[in-house]
Amino acid sequence: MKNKIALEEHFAIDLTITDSQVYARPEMWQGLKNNLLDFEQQRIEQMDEWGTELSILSLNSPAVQGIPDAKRAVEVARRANDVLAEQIRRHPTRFGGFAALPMQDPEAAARELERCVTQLGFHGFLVNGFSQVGDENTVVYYDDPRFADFWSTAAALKKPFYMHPRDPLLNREPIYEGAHWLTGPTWAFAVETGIHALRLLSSGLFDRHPELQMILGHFGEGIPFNIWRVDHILRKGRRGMPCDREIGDYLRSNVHITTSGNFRTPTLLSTMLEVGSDRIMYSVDYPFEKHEDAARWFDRCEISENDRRKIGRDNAVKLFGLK
Ligand code: GRE
Ligand code: ZN
Repeated sequence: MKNKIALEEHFAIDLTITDSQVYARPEMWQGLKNNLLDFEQQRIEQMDEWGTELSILSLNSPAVQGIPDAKRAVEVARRANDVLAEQIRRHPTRFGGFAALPMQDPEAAARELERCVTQLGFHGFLVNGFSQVGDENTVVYYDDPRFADFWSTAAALKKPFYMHPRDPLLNREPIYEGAHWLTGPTWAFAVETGIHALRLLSSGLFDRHPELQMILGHFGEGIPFNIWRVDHILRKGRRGMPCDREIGDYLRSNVHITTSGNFRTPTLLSTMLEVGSDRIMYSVDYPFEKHEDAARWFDRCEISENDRRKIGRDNAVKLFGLK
């Protein structure tokens, strides 16, 4: 498929690049680093070769979310967004953008989001999970009441947001001790991001803002696979859950799911059976993943050509209001 749109595609700036080093084997780091910092060479070459017309770009992880000093977080977010805006200006038909936001200061995050959408033409924002606020060990999730006004601003802009993984604070997660190969994209990313997404979905956020749309990568971080059981259990007793509907209802009306880093047909089919093909979108997770692996799988996997066109392109055109 020639004109795919991909939307979990990452870059880094000088101030955030080292955050990604722990995720590369030493002999691979130089290559990953080059690809994260590059916009116009390998990135566009790979898009051309493997049929991605447009990449909606976002900052690496955790980047801004991992900066406890709010003032510094505001500065780094603005820098990253300005770098991205310049690249979009140079390649408006090839790149779009998700804003990086300093959630450490919800009021500043709202203003930066407005700037990115109304002045820079970004397609929404991407947050790398919780934010550390004030000190390294203080973590904040976005169902916290302090974000009420932020979410009103976000909803009014009518752009979706991407809930992207970061690792939990490993000094607070003894379950990974002695099994560090399970951290990061192996398993910890999905657990951390899945719970954060479930917190938001069950918090009442989507009752207050029924039009708000959340994007999850990696085929929904395990949620579609388990959603029946989640609702089955909560149907027997809601245990104080404050939202109006079942979590699966929000999954089917407020969530979009991408194929990033999870190039597997049984998983795609199962997700289609849970949420339908209108809420699934192609993505790669470049440069942590290869366009080649994503496209070789997606371009030929056994789904209808109607579904391939929707998932590969049309659903994103609709969601982001692209021309
Ligand atoms: C990502 O941001 O998607 C990512 C990382 C680190 C390792 C793998 C990965 O930040 O997909
Ligand atoms: Zn990613």
